[in-house]
Amino acid sequence: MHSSHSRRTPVAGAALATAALAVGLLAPTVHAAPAAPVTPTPAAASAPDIPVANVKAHLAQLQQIAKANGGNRAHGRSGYKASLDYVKGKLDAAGFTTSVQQFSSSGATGYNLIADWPGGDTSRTVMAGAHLDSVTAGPGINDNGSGSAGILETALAVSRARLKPDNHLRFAWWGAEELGMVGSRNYVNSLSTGDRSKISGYLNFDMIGSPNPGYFVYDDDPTLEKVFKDYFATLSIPTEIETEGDGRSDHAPFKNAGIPVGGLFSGADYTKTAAQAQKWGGSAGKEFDACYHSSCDTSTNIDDTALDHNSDAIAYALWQLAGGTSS
Ligand code: DTR
Ligand code: CA
Ligand code: ZN
Ligand code: ZN
Repeated sequence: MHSSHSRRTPVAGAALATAALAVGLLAPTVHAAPAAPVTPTPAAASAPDIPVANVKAHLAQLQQIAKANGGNRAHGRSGYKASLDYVKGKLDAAGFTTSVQQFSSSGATGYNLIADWPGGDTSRTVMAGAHLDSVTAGPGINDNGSGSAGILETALAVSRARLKPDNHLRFAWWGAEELGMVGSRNYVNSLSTGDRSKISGYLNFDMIGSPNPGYFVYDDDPTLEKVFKDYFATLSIPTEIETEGDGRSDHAPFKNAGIPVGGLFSGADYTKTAAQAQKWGGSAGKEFDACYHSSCDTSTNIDDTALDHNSDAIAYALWQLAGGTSS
């Protein structure tokens, strides 16, 4: 059927078109809504570099705190609570939800600091922890200011990146580890069975800046071990499995509760072998940390390269395990 091509008045034209539509001659030209601009699904966020200068600045603060509080940051002493207040202040300012858990041990009050990054599925909570207390002999900058500062700066990097994790992120600073993992055990024991099952993994960082460093990875859980080994492979740094520490730090209560654990360790009072010095540098025949549990565990008792690599490894692992995106 030909349609008249005469000059149609609009009305007539419209009538014609309507009639034609009615008999199904003109397929309705559906004007599709303009396609929404394609927003590329953001790739899973990749971890930022952790500035080692920032980590060292936290260590300088902890050193200063020890100096101002009788020379240590031990459980039950003023230097411990001052350390906790420092870390808490940074986290509160960065948007974390913090809580302080009290417990008593050896006749003194102890404190754990828990910091949750808002967002993510809390039934799949990824935890990173470090003990914040020192021995009474000294300021405990490597043991364990290093782990405490490494996870603090990583937490601050999460905030700077405004990470929107798929899985919930929780950070913890433990009290009274040196008395036998008292704070971390108190925390795990305070969890209901349900809450325990929501922790998909706990990563422990106790001594990550030893002056004669080794690169040890906890081998308790294959997945958590692999995340760290993958990172060090990108640096072409060989790692060894951490064997001396079973049960000797804050991952033990989590492991005993059936929670997958992992972590990093740069060595304590064992001696670095010639083979280890060959692959990692440093001094064979010397302890990884000759100031372990001594008054000389000060700000100078740190290898900056190990502290840097391990802090970056913490960030890599958390970004991998958290999933999600960052703005
Ligand atoms: N017990 C820890 C230091 C320590 C010694 N060996 C390991 C192995 C893994 C982690 C920690 C440690 C302390 O003195 O705090
Ligand atoms: Ca770095
Ligand atoms: Zn110690
Ligand atoms: Zn320690």
